[in-house]
Amino acid sequence: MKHRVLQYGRLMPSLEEQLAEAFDWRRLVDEADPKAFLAAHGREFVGLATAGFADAALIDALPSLKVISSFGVGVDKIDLDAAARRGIPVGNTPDVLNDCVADLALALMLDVARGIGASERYLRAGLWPTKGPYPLQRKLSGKKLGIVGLGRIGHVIAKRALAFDMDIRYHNRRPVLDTSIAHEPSLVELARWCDFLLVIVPGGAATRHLVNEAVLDALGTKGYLINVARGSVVDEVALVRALLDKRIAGAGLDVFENEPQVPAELMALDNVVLVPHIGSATVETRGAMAQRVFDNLKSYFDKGKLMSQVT
Ligand code: A2R
Repeated sequence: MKHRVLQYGRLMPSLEEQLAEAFDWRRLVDEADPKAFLAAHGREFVGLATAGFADAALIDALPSLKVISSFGVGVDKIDLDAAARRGIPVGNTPDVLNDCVADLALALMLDVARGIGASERYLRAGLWPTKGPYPLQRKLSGKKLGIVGLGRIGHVIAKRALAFDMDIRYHNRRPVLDTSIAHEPSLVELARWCDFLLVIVPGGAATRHLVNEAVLDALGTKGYLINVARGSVVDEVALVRALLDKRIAGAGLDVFENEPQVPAELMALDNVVLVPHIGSATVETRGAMAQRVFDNLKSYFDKGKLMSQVT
């Protein structure tokens, strides 16, 4: 008999096909009244495949649940405590997205420093022949990079930044043992030191507004903020204020506090690069993440062990 798996949210069609083939699979989005469906059938499900969300109410509505498999590395919208109380392991998709998130981090730094997007808008608006050469921008190579969160993705970003001859330091709660990159115990001091402050820590309550007004003021007019982590990590009101007041040099943002809403004040600023949470959004990487969601479930039901379990 096939294991009964519920899907929360939408997942890639190729993954849904795999789930439908291997399991007795249902999507909650197909139910006209999800609450009533859960009340009537919640007890039947032993697996949950999710696009990144599982709060305590959802977990409680599935009393026979044995395993959660989530799409993405960030588990900030999964109630890990509620899962742990029931002894339910949670799977995620780490490592397979490191390259793409790191590539985007470098792209945002290059874009905001060199004005690639902004100068392209200038060209497309027909301003080159009339207004002349685009104003001089900033050099990236050889600059100081402060990484907030030297974990799996942070290390891959550092590797790329070294190819740009960047001088790198990082801030974690605990120093990493196997690296020659200097640890900076104070986030404010890291911001004061660097030209680019790059945020790649997990989201959630523990890191909420880690980058606040004091950090932005320490970064100062020489510095750019790059966020490829979660919008919640940066105090967005303080960031908008700092950008409007020109207290920092600029920002490259893949994530926002209230996605898909982006502060309107940022739209007119050419020293800000804005992209719609595309860190892992390539065919290759999303395919690998989808495969990991499936493999986590399959491995749990076949061998009692997830391939990637959140610790
Ligand atoms: O603090 P540590 O020693 O646990 O180091 C982790 C660091 N980190 C923090 N650093 C400063 N203050 C904090 N409150 C704090 N909390 C965590 O972030 C570690 O070096 C790094 C996270 O690395 P990983 O767990 O390997 O995560 P990964 O795969 O690099 O992904 C990071 C995040 C995801 O959670 C998504 O939200 C986003 O990137 O795509």
